[in-house]
Amino acid sequence: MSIPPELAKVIELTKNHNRWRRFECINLIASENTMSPLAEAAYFTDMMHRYAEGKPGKRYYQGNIYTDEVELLVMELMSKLLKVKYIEPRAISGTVANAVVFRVLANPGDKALIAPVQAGAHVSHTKFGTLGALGIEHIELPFDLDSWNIDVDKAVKMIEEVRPKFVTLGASVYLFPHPTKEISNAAHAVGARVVHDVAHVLGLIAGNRWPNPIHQGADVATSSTHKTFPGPQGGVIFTDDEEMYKQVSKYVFPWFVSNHHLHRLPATAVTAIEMIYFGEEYADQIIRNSKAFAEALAEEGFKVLAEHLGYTKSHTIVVDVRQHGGGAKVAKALEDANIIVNKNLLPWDPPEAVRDPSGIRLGTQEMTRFGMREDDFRYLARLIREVVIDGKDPREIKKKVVEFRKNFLEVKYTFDIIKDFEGSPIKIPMLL
Ligand code: DSN
Repeated sequence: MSIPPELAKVIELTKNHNRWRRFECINLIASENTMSPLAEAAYFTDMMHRYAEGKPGKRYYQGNIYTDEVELLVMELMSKLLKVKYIEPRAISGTVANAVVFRVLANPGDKALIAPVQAGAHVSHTKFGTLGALGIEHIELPFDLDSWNIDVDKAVKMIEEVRPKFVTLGASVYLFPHPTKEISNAAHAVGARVVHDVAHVLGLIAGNRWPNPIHQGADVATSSTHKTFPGPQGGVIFTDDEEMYKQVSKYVFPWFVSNHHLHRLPATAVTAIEMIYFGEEYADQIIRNSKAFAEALAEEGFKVLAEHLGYTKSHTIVVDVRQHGGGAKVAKALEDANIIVNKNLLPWDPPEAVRDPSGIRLGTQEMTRFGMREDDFRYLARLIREVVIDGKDPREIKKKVVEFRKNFLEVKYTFDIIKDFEGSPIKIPMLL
């Protein structure tokens, strides 16, 4: 039988995507990353076909002798890496992790304070996303553009006045650490809890280059496992509070997750081990690269935000591109040159500007993982200028980008033992 055309089409589209994003693009989406071949091998196994509702040793299905052990190992490794007592690894995404914790902390009709949307709060923190679905009201904390952070004095007053059920910290445009200690003290004084969403900076926390909010007074932290922490797409919840952990574990299943996508577990374990061994070196390089990239973009003529604060302390850089036609136009021109970024709201944009906001957001974590260093980011800043400021044909710049990417095809900060790894029954698709 000949191959049905639909099948050929699916294969072609998938291969095209793989070739383009894995081998020919410079990926700068701040919320993405690439697993190591070792983690990919551990991901692509029979576990992806199985169910394991419940907790290790107390499953509703047979067949989990090994998955139980792997899940316990993930909890142990992540607990060691993050220096916290309790890990709940069954949330299948950061948004699901948030949904579980928000529901533990509040009932429909209750109030929550969140970081401002235009200053980068994730959609799940808002009435437009998960909070809205749970019927919890959101009120935005005051933001101070001078410190590019939550205004602590005004926030403390707001917490005392509103007396919310909880305060959510953390953001998807996360340049500088939020004031967890001060907000936690104020929240606890009125009986509110603090949840800190560290999805963007989990890898920096694991590499000891960003404060761990649990050590600063937050009651519980939520995260995805695939941004600066370069694991499989998934979620995690962590805390030092035993009661909180028990509640969270009770709500994950059966309220928010049935199957927790078991193939994530060994890949998460592999990534945690990589971070235990190489996390500090990797996180250091991310931060050095972000500084160099931000400075180089500014030198090339871009309006990089938070200049007076040294631009960023994380993997993320934000650029105001209004004078170059706005975020949508610039992001598209860069995509045409194989440089992948996203358009982003800036603090002064109205919410309805979401489709054509003033800014673009750039993340250094994924290309750092592929070995890019400061000078490479300086060269990249020049290519971005050629597209956005000089108005050169993106298709011409694309040729340079494809050539440039050839130097950065191998994932670093991992173990070089893929050839001996026997856990995967078939070849790794990315390497086919
Ligand atoms: N929407 C993602 C981001 O880009 O930050 C987070 O889930």
